[in-house]
Amino acid sequence: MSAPVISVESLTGRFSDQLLASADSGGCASSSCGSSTRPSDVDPAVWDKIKDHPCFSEEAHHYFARMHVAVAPACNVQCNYCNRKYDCANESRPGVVSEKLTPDQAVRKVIAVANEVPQLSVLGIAGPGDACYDWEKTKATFERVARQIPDIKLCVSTNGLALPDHVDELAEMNVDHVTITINMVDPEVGAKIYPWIFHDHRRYVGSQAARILHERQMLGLEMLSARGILTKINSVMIPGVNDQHLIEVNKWVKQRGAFLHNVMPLISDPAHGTHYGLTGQRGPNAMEMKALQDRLEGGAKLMRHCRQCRADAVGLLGEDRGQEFTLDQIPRELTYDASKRETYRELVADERRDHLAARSEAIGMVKTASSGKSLLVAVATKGGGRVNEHFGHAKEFQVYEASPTGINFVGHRKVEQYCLGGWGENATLDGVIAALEGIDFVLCAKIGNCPKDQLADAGIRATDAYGHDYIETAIGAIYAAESGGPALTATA
Ligand code: CLF
Ligand code: SF4
Repeated sequence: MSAPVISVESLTGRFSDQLLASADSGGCASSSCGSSTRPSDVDPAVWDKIKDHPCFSEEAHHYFARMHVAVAPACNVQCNYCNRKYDCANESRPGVVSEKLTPDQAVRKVIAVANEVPQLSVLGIAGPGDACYDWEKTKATFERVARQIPDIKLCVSTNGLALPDHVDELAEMNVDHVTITINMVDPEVGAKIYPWIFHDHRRYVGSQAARILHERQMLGLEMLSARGILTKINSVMIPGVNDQHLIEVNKWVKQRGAFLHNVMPLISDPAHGTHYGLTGQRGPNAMEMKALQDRLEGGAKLMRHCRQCRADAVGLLGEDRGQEFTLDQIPRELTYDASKRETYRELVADERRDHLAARSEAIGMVKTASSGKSLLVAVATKGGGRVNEHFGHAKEFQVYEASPTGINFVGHRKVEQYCLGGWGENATLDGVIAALEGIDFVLCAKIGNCPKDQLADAGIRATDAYGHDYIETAIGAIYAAESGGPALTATA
């Protein structure tokens, strides 16, 4: 196929070097042009729904972005990890106030973002508040957006209490993706998480409240599954409260057709003013999270790439461009222009096919290396599935595990940016190294000798030798070298 004349660099300003090169060459980047990127174990109808959804497909999150609009602030539940003065901790990082919008303001903002962010594929409503309880605003926003931008996916997140009342309307509006936050299936556990709920014009407390919430959550999940709507279950891992119990939650939601289970760490800080924050309830550390996720393997399929986004997040997961699109910066009159998003989709389709082929090759090589080793590799990336971020510019590292089972994404580690204005701060580097506990290798596009040596002192090897390679290709090469075999050649 011929490549569009427009450059991806001008479209995205991000992971574009390789895409741009393929566009400029006028040829297809893929050796398997025309083939599908659908994994063989995914049903075609399901693939159609998830292939551009950054949360429902780990592979898609390298290429596609979501945005949230905070239009539904009322809530019918109190969670001990939430202070509604801030964001909804179901789906967002507490501690940062969101811009609350009317449905009309939200539509303006979605058009502004869709015109400028070519990766945008999903609009979500994810707090603060509950999208199903504050239903009229959710519905008005979705209906107006669907009329103006019919190719954007609509996604909703809820605590589940009011969900059964709106499943039919969600289906009528073609909402294909719903997230329910389910932290317990035992009301006694629930009573430690939810001090009260408001249901059927009444306030309930204690285990009675948790029982009603649990029953409504299960009913809502079953109703969604029966209608073919894909569900993701978010669970907040609260050490000493529900951490072991989440194994039971995973079984229940799997039996009721949940598509994904996303276990997220409790974020608890006294400054957020939440009950847990003020009473010293701690969240889990990265290794505790991983240990629980590993125990859940084999149950409902796990999502491991969640970034606990803000309720007004804009951009690829892990980046937040929300501040570029505050209402005061958006013109009153706007016309939707699909051109950037259409061009991006054409280019990215080729890139994804090429990436898939490279990924399969690397995974095959790791599987046959027969060393029995397991390596944890932290990758600095700006997106596109490539090792393309400088060590000092990274605000997070994506973590992969290479083992005889292949190469699997296992999570991410947030860090403070080490290098600002061309200088690295030693104190910041100490924090980065602490955040990389347990990591064997760091892969990045560039790293200086000073941080490299300090990482080595902490037992972490870092290299920029695979800069701009696909992540799996780079990991495969390292794994092969560690196993004493030949390394894959770089493809960038
Ligand atoms: Fe938003 Fe949630 Fe839809 Fe995604 S986020 S409403 S499903 S479009 Fe995604 Fe963000 Fe995690 Fe949520 S990374 S917090 S899982
Ligand atoms: Fe807060 Fe969301 Fe819980 Fe409501 S459902 S209390 S907004 S975390």
